[in-house]
Amino acid sequence: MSVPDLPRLNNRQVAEIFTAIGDLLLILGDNRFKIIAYQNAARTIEELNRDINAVHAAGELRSVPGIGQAIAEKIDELLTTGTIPYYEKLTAQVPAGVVEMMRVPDVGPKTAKRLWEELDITSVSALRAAAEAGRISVLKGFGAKSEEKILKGIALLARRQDSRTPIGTARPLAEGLIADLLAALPPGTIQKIEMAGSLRRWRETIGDVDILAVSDQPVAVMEAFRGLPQAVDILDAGERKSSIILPSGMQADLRVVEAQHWGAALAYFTGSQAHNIAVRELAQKQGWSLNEYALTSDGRETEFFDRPEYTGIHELKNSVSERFFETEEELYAFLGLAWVAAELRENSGEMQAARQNALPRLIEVGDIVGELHSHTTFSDGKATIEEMAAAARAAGYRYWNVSDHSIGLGVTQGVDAAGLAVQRVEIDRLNAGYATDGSDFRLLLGTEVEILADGSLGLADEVLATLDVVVASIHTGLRQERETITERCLKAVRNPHVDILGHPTGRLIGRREPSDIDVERVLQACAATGTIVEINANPSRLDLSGPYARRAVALGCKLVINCDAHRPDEIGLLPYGVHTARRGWITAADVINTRPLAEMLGLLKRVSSNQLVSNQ
Ligand code: DGT
Ligand code: CA
Ligand code: CA
Ligand code: ZN
Repeated sequence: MSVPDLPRLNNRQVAEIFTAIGDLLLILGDNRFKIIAYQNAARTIEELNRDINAVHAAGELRSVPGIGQAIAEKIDELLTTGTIPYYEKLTAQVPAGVVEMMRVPDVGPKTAKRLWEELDITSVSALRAAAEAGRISVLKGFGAKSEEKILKGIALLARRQDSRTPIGTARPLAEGLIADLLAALPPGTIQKIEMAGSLRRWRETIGDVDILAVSDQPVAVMEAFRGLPQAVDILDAGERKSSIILPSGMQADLRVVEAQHWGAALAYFTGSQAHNIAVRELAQKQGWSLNEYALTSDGRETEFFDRPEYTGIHELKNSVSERFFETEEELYAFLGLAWVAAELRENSGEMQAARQNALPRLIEVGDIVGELHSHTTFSDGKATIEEMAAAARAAGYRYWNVSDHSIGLGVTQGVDAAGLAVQRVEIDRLNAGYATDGSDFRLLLGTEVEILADGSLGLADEVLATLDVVVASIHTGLRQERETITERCLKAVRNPHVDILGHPTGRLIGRREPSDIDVERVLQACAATGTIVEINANPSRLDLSGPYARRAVALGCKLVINCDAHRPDEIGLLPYGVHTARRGWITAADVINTRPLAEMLGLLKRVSSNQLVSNQ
């Protein structure tokens, strides 16, 4: 039914329109649930593993989870007519530039609306001009500092143009690609297949997907890859390398190599470029040049083949002067290096450590035995305590802390002392069903207490004292200036009832900059007070980041890795947290939720400080 000469929209473009509807509704101050529905639809479409046009043509829009009747109708309108009347109606009410202003970090819908209505600013360039001219500080609640921030935000926006995909979106797409490729070929066609590039290194954002495979039928593999339903465009169609464009607009490269080249090729295409350069320089010092297939002698160490007694055996010389490696381990070992985990390959000390065989034994997903930060329907979670507990137990966990938001967080309903008492009854009831010797599973009762604007907490100390584990986090006022937000956070860290500092910088990758908090000072305080620092595993947070986690441990902090799950399936996000930790050189010993329950509890500051008190 579609109009033949209508430009074909890819998933990302369709998603952008639904994001835009959400943004317009935000500025217009529409119903929150409606806004969330459009935002969710945008995310669903962006992450969809099939071309939205194909789903639409097959009449299967409604079978996509997250796409209801209203959204499906709008997608249909968009794909068949090229427009959505509802969207047109909204755009007529708000100048396009006002929506764009919301993209400037620190300018939310309310600010954009005020700038528009009170100062008649309707574009990012007008906003810049106004900020430069000091015309924004006349607005109530705005000052020279806000103007400075807006200017910084505009500069940041300009730099962000190269669109990278958060790993939480890219990885499932890459996994889907590999699974579909394997399914499209007779079993055994592909002997080895792995993600390479930034995906294998678990970078926070991904430029493009790199996949490497071994097969003796490269042409068949190439054809199958380019024939996948998610290949909406083909950029490169070689005999051993193809590049396709996925429905989201992201590029994916597949290379097929011979088994004997796997080690060198995987190392090369894993990168990072900086690591590769360091490895290549080391090889050069030893008389070899390194490319994506092999080490090739530069001739120095085979000089003896040129002596008269060896002339005529060039075949032997050639075979010796090229070295292939079936595994990365062999390549690294040949160069005198211990194998380096992909997450460490950023040229940040791993080469020296590999040479001295001093690389850390990095934490693994299986080391995590429980979690200390999670939500339920008591606040903004989507499942009950019982459902979350069942999922955690089924995942093999030994303990699980229920830490719903405290009161004081405006956007969600919070749990106060009375609510905690209700939760305690439920948790006791569920715990009674588990083996008592600790061999089974234990629910803990905690809170994610809000660190309020002045550094006080959303629950009284007497209430916090009754809980098993207290996480304290900042969700609002993230744009306070450095000194204020740092002091605010330090105050919470120094509270003897606060065990864990949750997602310390408050960033949302690609969407919200970290707060201006002085991370170094906060980490020092955590080390001094025994406050555990979180690596939040949600791929839109990954907070602390790998480098900050590394710094935290260097300063003497202990860490905890939590999914901050709001739904049972979010327990599956754990690998993002663990691999972020690995990027920070973290070992199991640095992370408290690798320990059995009793030992873990003993590492919390409430317990150690209670012991101090009772020992006196
Ligand atoms: P991305 O895609 O921006 O998230 O980051 P990567 O690391 O996946 O980069 P990509 O896809 O351009 O290339 C994949 C790997 O291939 C990269 O990590 C290292 C290697 N590589 C690519 N180009 C070069 C190069 O010019 N020199 C060296 N030494 N290595 C390269
Ligand atoms: Ca890449
Ligand atoms: Ca690439
Ligand atoms: Zn949380």
